[in-house]
Amino acid sequence: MFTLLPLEDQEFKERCLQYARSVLAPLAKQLGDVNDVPEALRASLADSDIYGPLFPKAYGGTGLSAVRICLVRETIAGIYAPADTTFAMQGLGGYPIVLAGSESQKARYLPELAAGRRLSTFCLTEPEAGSDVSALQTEARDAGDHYVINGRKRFISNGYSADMGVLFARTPTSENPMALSAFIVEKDMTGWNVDWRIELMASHDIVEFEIKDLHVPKENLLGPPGAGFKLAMQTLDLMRMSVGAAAVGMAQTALDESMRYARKRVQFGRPIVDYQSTGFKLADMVTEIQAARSLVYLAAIKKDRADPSATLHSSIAKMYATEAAFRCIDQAVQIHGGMGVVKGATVERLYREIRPLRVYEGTTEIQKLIIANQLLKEAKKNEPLTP
Ligand code: COS
Repeated sequence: MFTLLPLEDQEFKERCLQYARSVLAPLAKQLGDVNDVPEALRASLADSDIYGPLFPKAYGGTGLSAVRICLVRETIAGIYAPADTTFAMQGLGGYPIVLAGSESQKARYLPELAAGRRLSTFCLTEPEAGSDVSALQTEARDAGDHYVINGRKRFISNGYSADMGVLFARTPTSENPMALSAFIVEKDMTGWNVDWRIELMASHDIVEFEIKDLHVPKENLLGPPGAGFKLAMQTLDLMRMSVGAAAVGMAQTALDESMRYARKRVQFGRPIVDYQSTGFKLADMVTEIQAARSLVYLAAIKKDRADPSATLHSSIAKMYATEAAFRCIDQAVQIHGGMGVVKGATVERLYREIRPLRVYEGTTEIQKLIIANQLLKEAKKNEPLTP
């Protein structure tokens, strides 16, 4: 699969692999389970230049590339999930600025994010607005030269460690009472209180917090008022396929571990890899991983070519890859038998880490909704039905 990519992308993948194996893997061993971004991880990611593909060259990146974003996530997610989350949040918090930022917003924030000097987050979800983004209740009131924002955000990844983020809030007007707008917020602005760190089943920096009279200068409004919903959707379009890439990376690690284990574990006088029951599991795993990987990079290539079907393909890739990876990792645990459910085993960790991927950045059910809607839209365009 990777040999089909341009040579520069293959070389980029090699550099990611080298970083993952020689720097990230030992660091992961040293840091273990964390629910923040420890200084050593923050520094390691910054030194590795890994954030480059998330940002244009003019703002300190190496050029926005969905393919390379996927290559990074596939390479690091199976090694250390907290590193993958940090990378993904830099994209979720940075891409809206790439898409809609003014020249001065881009110049002020993007080089900092590209270099890893600041970490970002994406504040969309609320207690009453998970899948249903339009139910969002946090409100920004126009107060002259600034907005005053009040509300509550939940399940905000990197919310504890991030220095800044993009926050979505309602800005109702008489013409559009449902309008959503996006704001660049900084952690040291008064009114931002991270008051509840949520503990997930796997390592993850994730919080809930109250926003109380958060004063955001008007110059931090991102794009025109009311453009927030589309901006959020466009950001998810890019990042969803990369969730699929992270899932592929986790499943690949589970397959590698399973191969190793099955070749050395002897039962009934033979290594268990010699039994068809194991071989068939491995065959299913590699097939699903290859299928998922193909869908992920197809979506990424379409995104990089600004193909209008990228939304459809991003959802297909996210849905298939996260579901397939979950099945693969479950099989890996089965191959490992008792050792697979021992706390601290790699496959046990992956079993916990893969589960949230079927939920965040749009559940599998939401992806199905988007896929069906995109299909219908395409059909209507190509073949309008006459009454
Ligand atoms: N790119 C650009 N515009 C988009 C878009 C996209 N990917 N998706 C939707 N839009 C536009 C639509 O074209 C429509 O524009 P008009 O009003 O001009 O016609 C508008 O946005 C509303 O779209 P739609 O009617 O499809 O919105 P819905 O409220 O039905 O919701 C879903 C759409 C369910 C897809 C959306 O709410 C969603 O993605 N939910 C999941 C959220 C999520 O992933 N949460 C996790 C948060 S991050 S961890």
